[in-house]
Amino acid sequence: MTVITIERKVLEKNDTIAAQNRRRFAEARLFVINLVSSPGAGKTSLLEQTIERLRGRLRVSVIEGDVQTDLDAQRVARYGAPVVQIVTNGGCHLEAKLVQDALDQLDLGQTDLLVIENVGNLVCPANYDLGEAMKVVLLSTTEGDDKPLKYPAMFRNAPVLVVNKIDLLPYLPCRIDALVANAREINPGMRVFQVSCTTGAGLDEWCAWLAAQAAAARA
Ligand SMILES: Nc1nc2c(ncn2[C@@H]2O[C@H](COP(=O)(O)OP(=O)(O)OP(=O)(O)O)[C@@H](O)[C@H]2O)c(=O)[nH]1
Ligand SMILES: [Mg+2]
Repeated sequence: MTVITIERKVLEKNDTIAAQNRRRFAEARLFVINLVSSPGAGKTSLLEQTIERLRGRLRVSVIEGDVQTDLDAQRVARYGAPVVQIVTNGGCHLEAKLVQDALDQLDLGQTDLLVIENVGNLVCPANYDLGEAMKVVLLSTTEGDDKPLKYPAMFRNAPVLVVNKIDLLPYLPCRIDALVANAREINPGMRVFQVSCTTGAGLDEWCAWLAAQAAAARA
């Protein structure tokens, strides 16, 4: 009983701060995504490729969430995007307050698209609103086509699915049609991109969609 009460209070407090973040994003007319996946699905790789492709078209800023180290922030910084690293010290998800503090180190007036790379975890980040416009869930082919059914909350809460590592499909038992069908069983309206951060397949379509979303947020 007590545990449930505390958890609800924590989530209520998080939602209050997330609403403040959302207002701030609206004032700055930014498009903000909360990028979620299990560890190693390719979130940072997708960011690197996205920043490279959108160079000169969209100003991308990044907030990195990690349990330990600033390795991902170093990778993103090499691509020239402003980046702030949040280290959770063992925490398995980002919370709105951590994002709020990180925002003070970014120039939102000079940003069109803000990507928040969450901690690699397909469970905990599903419950925490950060103030983003939407969650984008990344699932790689190496994880198996059953994952949307096994981790439904994440797929229910994300209107967009990016399937990564499609270059590996010839070597894996993963059935891409089943993967997409499983995701849409959980979330029928889900928009799906199929990409490879290694070969570049599908990334132009993904970036065009991001650019359209950012333009809509600016209008
Ligand atoms: N074959 C293949 N490998 C990929 C692809 N995308 C990423 N990888 C590899 O997958 C590994 C993990 O990629 P990351 O981008 O670090 O994944 P991440 O989701 O950011 O990982 P965490 O932040 O630790 O959760 C790296 O070795 C990448 O080179 C892809 O499309 N195809
Ligand atoms: Mg990463």
